[in-house]
Amino acid sequence: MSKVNACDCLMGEAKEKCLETAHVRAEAMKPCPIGSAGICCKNCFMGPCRLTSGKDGEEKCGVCGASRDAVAARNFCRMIAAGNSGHVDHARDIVHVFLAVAKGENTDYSIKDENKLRMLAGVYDVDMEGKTVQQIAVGLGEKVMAEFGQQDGKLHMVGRAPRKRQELWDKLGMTPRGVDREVVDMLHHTIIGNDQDPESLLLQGSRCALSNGWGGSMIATELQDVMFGTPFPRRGKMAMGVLEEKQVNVLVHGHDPLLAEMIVVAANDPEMNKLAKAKGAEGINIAGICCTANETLLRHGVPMVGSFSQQELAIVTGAVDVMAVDVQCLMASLPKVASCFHTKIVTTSPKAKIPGAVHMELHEDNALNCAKDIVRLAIENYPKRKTVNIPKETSDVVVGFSHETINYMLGGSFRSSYRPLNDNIMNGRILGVVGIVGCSLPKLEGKGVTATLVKELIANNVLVIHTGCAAYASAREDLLIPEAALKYAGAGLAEVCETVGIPPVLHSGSCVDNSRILIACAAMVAEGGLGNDLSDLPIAGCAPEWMSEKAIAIGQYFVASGALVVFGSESPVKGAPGFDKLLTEGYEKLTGGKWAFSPDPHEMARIIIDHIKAKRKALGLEKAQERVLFDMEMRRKLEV
Ligand code: SF4
Ligand code: MSK
Repeated sequence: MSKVNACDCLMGEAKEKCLETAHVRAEAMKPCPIGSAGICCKNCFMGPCRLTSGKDGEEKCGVCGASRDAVAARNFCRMIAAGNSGHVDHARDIVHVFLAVAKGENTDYSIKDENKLRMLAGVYDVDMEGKTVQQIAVGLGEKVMAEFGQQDGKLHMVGRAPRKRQELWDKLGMTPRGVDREVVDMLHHTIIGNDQDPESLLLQGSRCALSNGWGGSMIATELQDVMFGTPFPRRGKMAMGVLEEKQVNVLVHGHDPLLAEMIVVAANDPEMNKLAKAKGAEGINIAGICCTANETLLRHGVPMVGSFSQQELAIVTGAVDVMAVDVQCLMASLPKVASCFHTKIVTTSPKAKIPGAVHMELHEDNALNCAKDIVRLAIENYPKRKTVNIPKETSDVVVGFSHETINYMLGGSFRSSYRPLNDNIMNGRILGVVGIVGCSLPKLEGKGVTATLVKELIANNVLVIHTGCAAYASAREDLLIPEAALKYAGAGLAEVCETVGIPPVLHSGSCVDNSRILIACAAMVAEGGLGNDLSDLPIAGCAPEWMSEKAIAIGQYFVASGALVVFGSESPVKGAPGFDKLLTEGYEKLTGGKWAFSPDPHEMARIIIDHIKAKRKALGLEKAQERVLFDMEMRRKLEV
């Protein structure tokens, strides 16, 4: 049975038990055509205003007079603000704990990467002269925390972007001033009777998104590395088969690693293991879902059961004793599905409570005790299991490609640098680099959209970097192992991968870790030979199965940074031709970046490869290979 069919099998089992999962709900749901075209406004109670065409075909406007383009721009920018809030609030929680650790007020966590601490202290101009590690950490934590409420100036991390890009942001008024400020400013732009100019709205949307990519998300990623360790390449396993029939299974799910880090510690506690054995289990198995899984897989080798789309199916195995969730991407249906099994759903954040779940709140000063209580609950629940059906299949993966690792792997221990990567792009062995990021969609389960795109890109010598749930789609197709280079990659990329010993598809983390890709791109510019700005690079970003507002925020910070970003859907603003054109064409004239939309993976690949080739041409690297055109036979081979 393939790993994809394993999910089919669980969906079948859910159906037999008359259990409704997201896959069934997605089939039944007929999205509102006006809302999905971006032209429904409910920003005040004179509406909601549905801006369909009038009888004579004339464009309707809202009661307040708002045009379709203004409404679509406001809706799009509100998605950016909402997406930002998830990432930057996650970052704030991390900084809180980091400061408590630095001040010695929290001993559950510690500082694991002193090198990164010092590097960041340099970015934030922290005085390190004669200071202890703890003092440097306090200095850094206080400066970072101050940026959340900062009103003017610019975020320190912005200084890591190429100088030319920073100057452009200054010129356009897009330089982010404060992490929280830009979200509030964005929402203010969009309330009734305020900004009606799509270009003005998108400029603030860009500033807001940049305060995430080069602010909140980057802060979260970097401080998590300092506290929990910077990922390095390691072997791991993914797919449902990582659940253990004879062990207590605790699943961690969400985004913020503060809980999962402590669950890993609690599960290794000898007392806990003794208790598990007393209940008849052979041990305690921790596994993950979504981005919490990505965090713990990269840092501890904790296996990943599945992505967003599989969270309910994991429960259907009957083998999950506790699913402990933190924040974001948690389906409200989890307790209902769990009620058919013995599984306990445990919420731990006051920001993400779910009716029907057990709430065990994680405070920074009780983190380990809370984690132990959760593991104890799972152990006590283990004997209550009913029928267990765990699909056997697992995927081997090699993960942990942080920006530092890519630097080291491609540059070697004596001269860590991006020079070899740049050289291989310049000599044409690698055509370009693409970040394939974002979610997984229940309605696309088993259709292989993401894996098809990835295979077509690597066949064309494009190095792929993953974050988020997209990585799971590649793992199921065995693309996250070095052997995948020989099987699927073009000759140039395969040669580089074989020489260095890396897969053609590099897994670099969770959704907040898209900031690693920004840093890697800035390092490529700094290395030289590929232009002076991020918009000169032969790169692109893509979210083939996006669904979250966070994805829009991420997409916009890449576009504002100068990249092409392709989303795997029809345009979410297709009902507003003027704003749609601004996103897909006009904005490029301002920032060098632009959006594109297509639900077809082959079309996504075409858009990306054409863009990369155009960038190569502009750089004078015309010697590039011809694109491998996928005929029907090759497409059939890709079918999954
Ligand atoms: Fe309608 Fe304008 Fe109110 Fe939106 S803000 S609901 S377009 S009246
Ligand atoms: S978890 S935001 S479904 S990537 Fe980050 Fe996955 Fe998308 Fe959630």
